[in-house]
Amino acid sequence: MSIERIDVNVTSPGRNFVTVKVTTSDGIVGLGDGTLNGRELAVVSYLRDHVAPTLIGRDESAIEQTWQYLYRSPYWRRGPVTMAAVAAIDMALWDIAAKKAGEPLYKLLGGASRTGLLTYAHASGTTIEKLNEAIHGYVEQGFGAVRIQAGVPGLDQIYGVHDSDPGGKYEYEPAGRADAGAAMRPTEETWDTRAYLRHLPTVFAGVREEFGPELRLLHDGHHRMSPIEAAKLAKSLEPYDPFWLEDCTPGEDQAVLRLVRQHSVTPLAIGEVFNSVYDYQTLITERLIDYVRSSATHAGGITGLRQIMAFAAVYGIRSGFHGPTDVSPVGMAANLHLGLAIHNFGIQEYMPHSETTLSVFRTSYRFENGLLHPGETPGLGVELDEEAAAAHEYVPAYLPVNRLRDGSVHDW
Ligand code: KDG
Ligand code: MG
Repeated sequence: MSIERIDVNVTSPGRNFVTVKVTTSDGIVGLGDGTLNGRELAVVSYLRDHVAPTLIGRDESAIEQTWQYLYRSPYWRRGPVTMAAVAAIDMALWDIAAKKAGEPLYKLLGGASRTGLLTYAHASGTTIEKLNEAIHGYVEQGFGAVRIQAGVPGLDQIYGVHDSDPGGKYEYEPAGRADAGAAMRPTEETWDTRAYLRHLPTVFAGVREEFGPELRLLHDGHHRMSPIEAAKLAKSLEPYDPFWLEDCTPGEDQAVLRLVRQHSVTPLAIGEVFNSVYDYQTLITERLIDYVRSSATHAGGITGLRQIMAFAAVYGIRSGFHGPTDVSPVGMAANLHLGLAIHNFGIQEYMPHSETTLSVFRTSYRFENGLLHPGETPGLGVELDEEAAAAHEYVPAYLPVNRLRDGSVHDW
């Protein structure tokens, strides 16, 4: 059997998604996620113009060979656009393989290593009181881990900080959207690292006081600190026993994590913007991180992420796969199947998709008693309702821009 058709679906049920649909000559359909927040159409062109025509007629079961063909043969390797496109095809081929076997994908990846996946929710609040209300909502739903983000006095708007619904059901979409057909520019936010570094330990103190020592608390620094600022923050959070500090510095310069490690035992997580095992080489071999933050969508699919996790396993480093709303339900399912199978799973991020998104993507994964499970449907367990998808046309949408008080562009 062989690959007969490759279609690229773009839909915007609340936010933009890019989904590849591979159809085989015997009529099996596989889905893959190639969504790259704010750069979606670049991946669409890469797939439609450069990838799809080269794959028609190939053996759909040659997953590793197809991955290597897409990775090595174009000469231009890696990068977020390329690796999201590779990811989409790779997931679709795994989906087909598992559907043909009549098994949920995790069974082809070695079977379940656990009963379910420890999961963290996003709690945020403009004040510590609002944040605590939000956390109560998530704890009541069964979450044993929460990412906590809070407003900083003197800063109007911070990426990822909103007043979450106290019932813990609040959905937010970080990318700002244009009206259909209109052009748009990203929104702008102002940032002050000194104010943040002073304030964050008080947020952790306020949450620990309310919830005690057991609840796992995570925090995302969103690349905004210099190495010495990151070291200072990691050290100042130690008394509150954080589960991890994520993206404390921009990801490009791996060596700076040495400085953070020298000063602190706060566990570190990084990698949501990385896209290959090579991005992790120094971080893993020098044990500069504790958790890998990549998702299957941005790291070359199940094949790419599995490579990273096999390498990480040798060094005792665990997974903390990226699971925001811009990883589609298809990408989320890929993360869950791999997470269930690998031995060095750590924790899974879960930002539930909106009802609108879930009316287009029908999922089989479930959240119960604090654990996510990919479900038992053959394949990835996600279906795309193309008619429903067609009702939501693409709209330009961008993540915000971050500036310091003097107007200079800052990391975020
Ligand atoms: O597209 C960017 C988002 O996925 C990212 O900002 C979310 O930092 C994030 C997280 O940890 O989920
Ligand atoms: Mg993050």
